[in-house]
Amino acid sequence: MSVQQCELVEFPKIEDQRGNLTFIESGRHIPFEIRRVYYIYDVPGWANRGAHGHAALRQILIAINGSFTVHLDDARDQRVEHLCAPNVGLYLPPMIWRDITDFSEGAVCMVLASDFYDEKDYFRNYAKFRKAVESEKDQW
Ligand code: T46
Repeated sequence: MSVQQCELVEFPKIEDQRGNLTFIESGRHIPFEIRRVYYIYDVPGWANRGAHGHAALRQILIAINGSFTVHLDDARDQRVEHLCAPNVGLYLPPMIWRDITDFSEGAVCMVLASDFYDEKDYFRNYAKFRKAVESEKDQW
């Protein structure tokens, strides 16, 4: 996997005098069926989240309110995306290390995930993550 495969996805936005409405349809607007939704909120200004990669999980991150910055790393290249719109998501395929920083006051990060929570799917150690990426490359 490469950081180039982390795509920004724009969801429909229906606007009228009463405000805006955005909808996301599983399997249509995102490339997987949603099995879990969670959200991160009340993050103090000094705090970072993430600092891990996933072996198989696919996710979409959305700044449903406020903004934050996502640092992506595939063990070779890095990329940074700033999320600040509730109708734009960032698709993260497996084997991408992510650090999430710079949460604005009141920011809410909503995450749509392809599977249930499973701690065994996490790489929480960067050296082990890098080693796993290297061994995957060896199998190509
Ligand atoms: C990710 C980023 C964007 C659960 O029990 N169920 C869940 O669905 C999740 C996501 C977490 N947890 C537990 C596991 C930990 O004891 O909640 C605690 C905090 O989780 P974590 O430190 O992994 O939280 P973040 O914000 O650093 O990372 C989360 C996701 O875990 C991760 O997949 O990509 O948000």
